[in-house]
Amino acid sequence: MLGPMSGSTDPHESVSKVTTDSDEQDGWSQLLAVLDKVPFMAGLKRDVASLTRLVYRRRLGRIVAIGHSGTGRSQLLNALLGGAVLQVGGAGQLEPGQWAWVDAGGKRMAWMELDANGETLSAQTRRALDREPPDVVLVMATAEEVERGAGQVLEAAIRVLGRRDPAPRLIPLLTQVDRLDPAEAAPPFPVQKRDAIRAACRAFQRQLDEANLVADPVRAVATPNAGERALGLGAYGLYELRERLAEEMPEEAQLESARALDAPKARRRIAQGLVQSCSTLSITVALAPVPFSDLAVIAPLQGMMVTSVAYLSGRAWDRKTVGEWAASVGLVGGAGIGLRALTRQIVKFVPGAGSIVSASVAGAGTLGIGRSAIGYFLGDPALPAPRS
Ligand SMILES: Nc1nc2c(ncn2[C@@H]2O[C@H](COP(=O)(O)OP(=O)(O)OP(=O)(O)O)[C@@H](O)[C@H]2O)c(=O)[nH]1
Ligand SMILES: [Mg+2]
Repeated sequence: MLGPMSGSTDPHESVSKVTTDSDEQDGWSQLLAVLDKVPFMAGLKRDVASLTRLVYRRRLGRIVAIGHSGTGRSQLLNALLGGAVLQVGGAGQLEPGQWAWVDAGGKRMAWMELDANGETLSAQTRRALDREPPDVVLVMATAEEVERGAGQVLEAAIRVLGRRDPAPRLIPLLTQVDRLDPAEAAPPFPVQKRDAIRAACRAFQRQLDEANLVADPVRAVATPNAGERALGLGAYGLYELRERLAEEMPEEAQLESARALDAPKARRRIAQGLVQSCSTLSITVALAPVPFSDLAVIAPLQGMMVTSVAYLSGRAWDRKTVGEWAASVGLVGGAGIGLRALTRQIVKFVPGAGSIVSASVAGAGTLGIGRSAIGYFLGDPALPAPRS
């Protein structure tokens, strides 16, 4: 599904905005209001601010893909998101130089294809980039294009960078490497093909260096279409690229990007950070000598934590998902009961917990719940992750 483009609808509408439901926002505002009254909270302001950016102010990752027409930008995004959302082999519904909201079955990204045609950026494109600056800029060329000289692609990259501060990360990609000789070889490629890929990457790297562009090392990718895949030509370089893209996203775009890109390492890293922050907050709240300071705060915090981990894995943002996990760990009631009741039950599972939740129990409880949710939703890290 291709969403509203900033050029075609309300010019002030932001394409990468994620509208969270009002329940979720209200819950977080209430939690913040309570947390604000907890002594010792001052030291945790950074944790709270970081959680707010990560979860409640989340937005889509914004990627600009620069290249000549036909270099394989749309097909790359389709492959990254694992769905045939964008038309390939022609501009299709996508308007070059404008943000598009792309949704592949809930995996969402803000995407702009910019044609390297030697022209300066249009006023409309400059406005779109100023309003929503890219997190990552992909600088893309095929080996043939590199051989002819990728000057126009690099010029366009320099124009997009402008004096942008902070500068978005440039990731140069050598595209369609499956077409290099011998073209019929599927990954893992034979030596001859690997040498050809390396030589083309080096040539591209030299051109980037000569243009004084600070960028990642050049990566080779291949995203053959369905027909070619049927002939045994597999995708190449995508697994690493997904992780790299997810890694480069700012805090607000991390949750949506790791979810959209299906990047297992990034998902796990984000989930672990989230669980750590929630555990620290739980301990602080439980230590606070105020009457509301236990389950009223800790339960919604734990609920948010489990929901976020589920969301990272690609599940919908709803209470049913929490219930699914609760049932999996043997908590009676599962989806049918509220989070507070659930937490009371969880507390009962923790040895030594009496009528009062002690600080260590609250912290350990939150950490345990978080780890269990990571295991359930993100899988066992000991198992090999699928590669493509
Ligand atoms: N063999 C092979 N073909 C590819 C690859 N990437 C793209 N193609 C084909 O190249 C053509 C152009 O791909 P697109 O993804 O539409 O290119 P684009 O950069 O979006 O260019 P526009 O069409 O101008 O938007 C299509 O026919 C794709 O099927 C690749 O990695 N390997
Ligand atoms: Mg395209």
